[in-house]
Amino acid sequence: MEQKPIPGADDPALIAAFEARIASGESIEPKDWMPERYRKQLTRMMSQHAHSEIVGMLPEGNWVTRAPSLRRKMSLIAKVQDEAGHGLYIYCGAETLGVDRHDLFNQLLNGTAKYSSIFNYPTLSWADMGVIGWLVDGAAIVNQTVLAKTSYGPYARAMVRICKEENFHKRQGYEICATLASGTPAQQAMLQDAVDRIWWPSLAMFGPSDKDSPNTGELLRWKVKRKTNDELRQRFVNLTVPQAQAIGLTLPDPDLTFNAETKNWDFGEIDWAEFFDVIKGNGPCNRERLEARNTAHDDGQWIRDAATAFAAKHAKRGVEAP
Ligand code: BYC
Repeated sequence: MEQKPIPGADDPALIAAFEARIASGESIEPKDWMPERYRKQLTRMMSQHAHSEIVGMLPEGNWVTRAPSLRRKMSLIAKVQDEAGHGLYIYCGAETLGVDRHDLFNQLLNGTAKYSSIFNYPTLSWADMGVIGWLVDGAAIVNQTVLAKTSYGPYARAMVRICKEENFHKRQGYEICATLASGTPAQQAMLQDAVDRIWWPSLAMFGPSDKDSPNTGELLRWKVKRKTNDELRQRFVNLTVPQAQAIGLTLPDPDLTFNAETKNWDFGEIDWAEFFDVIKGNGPCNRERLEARNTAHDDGQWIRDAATAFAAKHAKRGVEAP
């Protein structure tokens, strides 16, 4: 479904009134007037975010059958299931902007939509489950805690609940890391290897550096984003270095040094060529992730057909389907 143009969309008076509301910190709600560009930017961000939650289930789903204990298996299943829920809240939120989630989802399935670069890397060992929870969910929390104050009401409210669940994910990940860090030399080596592979892609999750981020300026002006990509990345590094030190891990960056003047941890250069290659579809697992999503979608056709038939049967009888 195409988003409908809003009457008066380019009216400068409407734009001025909208910007005044944003400036005074008001929340924009679905039935409020908004510039088309604001609607488009939010649709882009929210759909990419929802897709990331859904694709984000795949790397961890890969380890559910191989979790080392029943306790670990239960918490991993719960985490993966939470990600599905996050995807659903955000697709619902995106629909309040006048799009149809099926259209958004089809863009994911046919490879025309973006989702987070991080999920195009493989999960090679059990330690990856710990490091993903700690670093990837940790990065998501840094980004999403700020998004909980975004100017679009439905997105901000979805983020509040999602952040609570992401906190649980981060803790379960860090607990796995702390356990492996105090384990056998083989477990410690497996953990360090996972950190070495996942550290840099986690930093890249925050998006290109500010000078190469075409959307940040407009999004900050409309208070969709409240911090830039680089500001959030720096906050993540500052929070994470002491956590790595606490369990004896080395972060794979020889340039990582504490800057006494700025009170920040300075870090080395991200491999931006790799990042742009991954978001163009050429990462190690892009093809595999899309194939897995398409297969799951096709395999689920029968249940969608059954649910549609069930709803139609009840509609015919004048009963609302449960
Ligand atoms: N991966 O102008 P920019 C999670 C794209 S966490 C892929 O800076 P913007 C989870 C960007 O879309 C992850 N693409 O963009 C965690 C743009 O392309 P288009 C999901 C990326 O919007 C644990 C272009 O690069 N979180 O879900 O100002 C378990 C230029 O970038 C990436 C969100 O989506 C990337 N890493 O800033 C399970 C949070 N970075 O669209 C799940 C919401 C940039 O112009 N989104 N690009 O073709 C945001 O906060 C912002 O959209 C971003 C990018 C910080 C991601």
